[in-house]
Amino acid sequence: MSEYKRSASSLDALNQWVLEVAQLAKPDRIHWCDGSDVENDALVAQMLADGTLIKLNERTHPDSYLHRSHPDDVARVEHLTFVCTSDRDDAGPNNHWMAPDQARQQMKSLFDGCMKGRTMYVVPYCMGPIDSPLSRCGVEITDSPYVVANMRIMTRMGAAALARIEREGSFVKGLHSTGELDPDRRFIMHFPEDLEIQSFGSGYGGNALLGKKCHALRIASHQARKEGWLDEHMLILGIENPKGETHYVAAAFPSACGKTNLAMLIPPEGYRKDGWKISTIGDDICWMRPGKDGRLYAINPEAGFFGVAPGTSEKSNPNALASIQQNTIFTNVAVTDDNQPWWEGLDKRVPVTDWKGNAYDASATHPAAHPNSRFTVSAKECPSYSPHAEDAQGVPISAIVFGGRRASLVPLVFEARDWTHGVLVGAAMGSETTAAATGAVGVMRRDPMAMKPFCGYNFADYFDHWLSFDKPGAKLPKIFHVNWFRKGEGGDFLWPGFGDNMRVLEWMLKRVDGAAGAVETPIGNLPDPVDINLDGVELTAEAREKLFGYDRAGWASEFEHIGEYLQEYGARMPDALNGEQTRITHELSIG
Ligand code: GTP
Ligand code: SPV
Ligand code: MN
Repeated sequence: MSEYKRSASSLDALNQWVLEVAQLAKPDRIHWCDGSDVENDALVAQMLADGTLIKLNERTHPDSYLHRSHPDDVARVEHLTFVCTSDRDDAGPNNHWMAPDQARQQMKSLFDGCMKGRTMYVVPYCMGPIDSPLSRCGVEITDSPYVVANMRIMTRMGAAALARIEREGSFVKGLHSTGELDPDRRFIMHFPEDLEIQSFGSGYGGNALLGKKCHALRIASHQARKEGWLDEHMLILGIENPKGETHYVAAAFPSACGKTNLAMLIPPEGYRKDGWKISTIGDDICWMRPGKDGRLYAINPEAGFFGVAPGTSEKSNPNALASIQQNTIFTNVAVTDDNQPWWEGLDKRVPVTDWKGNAYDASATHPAAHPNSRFTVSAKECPSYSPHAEDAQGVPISAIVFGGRRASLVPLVFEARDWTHGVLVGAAMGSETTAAATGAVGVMRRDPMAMKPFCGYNFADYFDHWLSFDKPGAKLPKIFHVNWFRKGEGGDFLWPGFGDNMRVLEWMLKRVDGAAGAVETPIGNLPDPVDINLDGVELTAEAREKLFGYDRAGWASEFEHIGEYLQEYGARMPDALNGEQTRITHELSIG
């Protein structure tokens, strides 16, 4: 690996690779993307002509388009996603593994001639502000103009990225073809030792926009470990208090578990009157590294949002809704009679066409929009987007939050007692699966730090890497765990969520400042309801008990499962985490 060696011949290396790929894939044409408006206009015109995009209502949604995926290609495919390290144990039990030679062989036969009759696009991109030392570049070769249009929104794509690649002499190589969209000929392969990605047979989101999950999470996780930083599936938001001080918080929730919503939160009215303000740095990925002062500084490597449409409304997420009124690509949403995009939870209208393009009416029994339908939009369209998202040095993080979708057991919020405990809290995260990946929905699984599908190496080593940040001079953020999804006996959510999550954020920041109380328990420090501002929130007695209480017997059983989970990693699991699990299990047993 020569990723940070300066090399005058970096563009030669790129040209050479493009040539090799062209010889294999045999496209009719090669187009080097410069990211310009002219280029984008031409691509959009071409996609409108061949039906890849459908124009939406120009009056209500100017410059916005609908794309319908193949019905078998609507989510990430974790069972077809591989990490190909030379040593199987480096990928760990948390990844599917294939030997690099075998994977390359298999992919070579799939890519052979796959671009005949197609244009091959060469897409240089930068993950992170173009002038930030924390940013990293890549080049995606793809035969999908839809991917090009999305990459242009999601990354700093084009000429400036190419110039940085030339300057730096390093880039991640991503090769993508939609192939025939055949689920039986679909693979997402990662070669972290060579900084390479090969993706075949899907045109969807995380499978195909290689800058996102493949590069900025799986490949970058290796770079982060080697270079001493953290690469996370986290949103980043700024919270300005009435005194004008801003704290930044990073939060890891699994796919479709609330990152976009928390990142764009609008505080309840009382908070707004008092002067609280929220700003959005990022909604999905966070790269952070220790600064000279010992604090962790974070950037959002992305430039746009690929957000979940269902559930997005004027009530739940007004900032997201405002962002997607123009210049947006919608994927797999439904359409109203006047050609506006629509999804479940938006409003009371009934669409006339479902996500597959079939007629739809009120008697239908299936959702009109796909549950994993998405919008792609530039972060600049978001009213709460922070100017500090462009800061080259990143923003200092005061608190890290972990959270999952847990109908039972897990209270609204608790605080880890120290960094090691916090790492265990992250490692022990569980969450019910969602439509963001193919497979069953609503099944509880361990999803450590929301990175189960995204950590490109052995989780045991990843936890060890996290633990290594606790060293002399470090000024680490406090770590918390939240659960917005606790349900009551009747099956309803007990916590109002969305804007009201501000109340929980305020408690966290007070804890950071040493200004709020908490009750110490074996699982961590819980707020007493009096510690949290609940003005204007009506909670039933059941809600209070379940959101703020802790069920010792339930947690004792949870910790047994956590212990079993950690054991799956064998001797590689850091002693400190096993020790922490043993300590808490013991405390739970004595009351
Ligand atoms: P990815 O983009 O897949 O990584 O997901 P994400 O974590 O950004 O998820 P997102 O914010 O888009 O939320 C997914 C779903 O959770 C949406 O349907 C939201 O309406 C719902 N949701 C978000 N926040 C809350 C909350 O506080 N309470 C409840 N009940 N639902 C929420
Ligand atoms: C997720 O699934 O966590 C996403 C969407 O953010 S995708 O880009 O498809 O991975
Ligand atoms: Mn995500």
